[in-house]
Amino acid sequence: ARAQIGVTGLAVMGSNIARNFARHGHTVALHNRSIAKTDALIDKHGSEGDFVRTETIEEFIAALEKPRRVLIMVKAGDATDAVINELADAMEEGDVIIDGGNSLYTDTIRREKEMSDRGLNFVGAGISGGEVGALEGPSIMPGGPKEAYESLGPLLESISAHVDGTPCCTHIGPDGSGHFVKMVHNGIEYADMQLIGEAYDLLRKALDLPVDKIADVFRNWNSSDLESYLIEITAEVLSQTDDETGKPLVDVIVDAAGQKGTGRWTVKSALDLGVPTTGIGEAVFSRALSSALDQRKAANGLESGELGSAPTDTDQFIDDIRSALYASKVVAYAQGFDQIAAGSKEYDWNLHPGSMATIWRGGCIIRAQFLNRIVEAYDENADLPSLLLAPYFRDAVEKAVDSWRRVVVTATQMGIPVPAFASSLSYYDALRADRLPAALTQGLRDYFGAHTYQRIDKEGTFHTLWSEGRTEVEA
Ligand code: NBP
Repeated sequence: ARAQIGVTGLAVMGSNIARNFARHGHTVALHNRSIAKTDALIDKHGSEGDFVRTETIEEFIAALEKPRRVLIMVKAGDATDAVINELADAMEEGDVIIDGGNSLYTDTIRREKEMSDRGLNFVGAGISGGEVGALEGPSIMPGGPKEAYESLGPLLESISAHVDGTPCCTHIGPDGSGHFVKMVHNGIEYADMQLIGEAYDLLRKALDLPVDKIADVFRNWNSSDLESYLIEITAEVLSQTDDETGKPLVDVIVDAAGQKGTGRWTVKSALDLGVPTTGIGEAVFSRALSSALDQRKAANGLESGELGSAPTDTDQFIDDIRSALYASKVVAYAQGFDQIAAGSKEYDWNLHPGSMATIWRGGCIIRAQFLNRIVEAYDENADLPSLLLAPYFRDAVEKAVDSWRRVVVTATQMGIPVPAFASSLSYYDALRADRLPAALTQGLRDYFGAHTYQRIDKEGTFHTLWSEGRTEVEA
């Protein structure tokens, strides 16, 4: 037995991670349900490092040094359960099973419990960065027993991305916390992409800029505080011309956004936790609306009403859009971090938001300059009530707010949908408001359902006898 790590599930993600381990000098035992993928990997990339080819689970387990460490990279759901159980039957106390797939965090909580009952260490590791990240250095979010991380951590950290010498991998917390954090990361990715889409739509429809000019705008933004992987690749995608038609590729792609489900999970979890993760919610719903092609076709002729005119100062409006994008992005991240805090409280995970921001700086899809500012914000105050209240972000958003309002007003007057820009601005206005109409909601709830209310001027719980003289009684 000489392999430091085993990887089972050698589709695109698994084989790239196995190669990444091997390239870092680790001996990697390879296993896949069907041997074809194992052989393909060895044929093509066997020379990149030290691989051990195995066919059966028994051979695979026997190839590993103790405590054995196996990374599972198979399809999330039932396949993952099947593989975990097969491995657990062949493994011994103290061995470590790592699920690197996109598992739902509640499944990870359950699996961790089942495995720890059998004396095994189970680590649910969120891995972000797609197939290129898997090969060249992903962001890794491992959750599970701290003891397991002691021997596993250095291995995972060696293959993760690094920013300023710091690995984009750290022990997140117990059981499902790694997959939970990965889920919120994906949700933020949805929000980021929706905001970029709205900015693009405004540049196109409000300012009538040609697509190649819009690509230049994004390229410029990538040297501002918006610098990030997603802004960078937006310029790339917008610069692509379709060979067949000579049109910009973006004009021949069907405008129906797909989703694999992690955004939806984030919103479901936000609803359960009672956290207003509106930016991610708007993004998930916008994808759903875009995909309702029949309904959109049927509604295509609906009257717009009288529309406002386009902004006259193009450069000013481009800058306004940039500011609106930045401020809305701060809101989306603030909400995402609130959800992480709520999850941490609900499941007793004791998560450190600053470490999430640290490991998202490289490797993953939402990597951005911006995350350095988030790290600093939580370094300064680990108990920030909201990211919006960190001095740096507060200042940036307060400076952006005039632009933000102009963008939402102009978009609304011109009939251009900006659900995430508008909803983020409303969130900001609600958060900073003196009073909210929730007082009226409480009054209504008390009227029809005797749900009671609290008063601003004295302690206690009250109810108005609405149909009996409308006198107030203490409930
Ligand atoms: P897939 O999600 O397409 O899964 C294919 C692998 O699962 C193959 O190795 C297949 O074996 C194996 N498998 C299946 Br399907 N059912 C099995 C079963 N019952 N028992 C044993 N093995 C089974 O691969 P992927 O796209 O490489 O993703 C792997 C994981 O990483 C997933 O959980 C995914 O969500 C996650 N992830 C993907 C990305 C990405 O960018 N693609 C990013 C981050 C995370 P076979 O060869 O014998 O059919």
